[in-house]
Amino acid sequence: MDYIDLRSDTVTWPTPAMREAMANAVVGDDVYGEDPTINALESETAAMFGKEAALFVVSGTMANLAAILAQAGRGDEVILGDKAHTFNYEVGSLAALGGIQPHPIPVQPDGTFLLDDIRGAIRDRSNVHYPITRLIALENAQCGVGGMPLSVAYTAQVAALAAEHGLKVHVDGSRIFNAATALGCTVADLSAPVDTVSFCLSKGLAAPVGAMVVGSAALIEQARRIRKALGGGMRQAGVLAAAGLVALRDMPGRTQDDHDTAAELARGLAAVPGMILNPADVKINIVRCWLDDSVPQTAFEIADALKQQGILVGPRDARSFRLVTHYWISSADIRRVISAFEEVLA
Ligand code: TLP
Repeated sequence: MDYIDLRSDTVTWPTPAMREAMANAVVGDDVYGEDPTINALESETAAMFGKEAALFVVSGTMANLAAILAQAGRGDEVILGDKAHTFNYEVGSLAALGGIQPHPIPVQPDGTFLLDDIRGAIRDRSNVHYPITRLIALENAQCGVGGMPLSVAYTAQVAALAAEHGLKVHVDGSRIFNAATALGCTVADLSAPVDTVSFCLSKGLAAPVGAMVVGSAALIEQARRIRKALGGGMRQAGVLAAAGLVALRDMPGRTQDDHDTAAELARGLAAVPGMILNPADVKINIVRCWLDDSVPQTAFEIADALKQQGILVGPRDARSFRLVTHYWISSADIRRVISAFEEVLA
């Protein structure tokens, strides 16, 4: 890549193997269900996640929207995190396109919800004033607090609480492979307790485009109709799914490399005067760090200075950054980034 780009893992370029698979992809019209490469991607995904069916969609945002709209309707309420991507970064689409009322509850520093907060948010169906609670949406890993993985046991606890109240559970698993790696379990383990999971092919798995939704055959059929309504019915998109298949088959096995470079970055930055972070908080490929009061520059000014050195970083606000490692970031890049921070903050 042209820059050392730590703004996100969404910036990844396709790998050489992906470009070759894309060039040679066998295609058909997917709206007719006739694209063999998409069909293969959907069936391999469903098998890997231990669910009946899967759907290839354009983006993580569309995956969450199609999954949630398949399970909740106008006037219904969805319980989600106050730091959830679905709540903060999806253009209000649940409300705007689905007529769904989001009911945010606090995300704890470890990425979980308190079970009592979930209980408190579930509406009493006998009260005619209330919206009907339909679904609880988790995010795994929970990226709004720096990429916290939610364990299988915790996911099962939330699912059990949901079942007691007749609610569905969706997981925004945009970075679920990172979560599974950090926890030492499989994505199927994390998916077993819940109804639907979405995940991105285009983040840590490095595909250029795409995300998947997994769930029961009935829910995925409904999500497919919603995808069409959203304008996401693609035609010869096997050229994209071909990269997705390489992502699914080859990339989960190297996720630990990104966690290792993130940990190396965190250790290095923690030693730079002016930076505040605890390397032990870094669980996946995301590093969050803050500037202490001794630093006169803003995070935006520091980002500009680093850009002059060919390094792109994402300021979150005037005093903090989010840095994300991925396939195109090596250990040598990390060493360059740490020295550049040292130089800019000196
Ligand atoms: N996140 C992006 C930005 O939108 C913030 C990023 O750079 O991290 N769920 C989660 C947890 C996400 O982090 C993202 C993307 C999505 C869903 C949406 O995926 P896309 O960008 O494919 O629509």
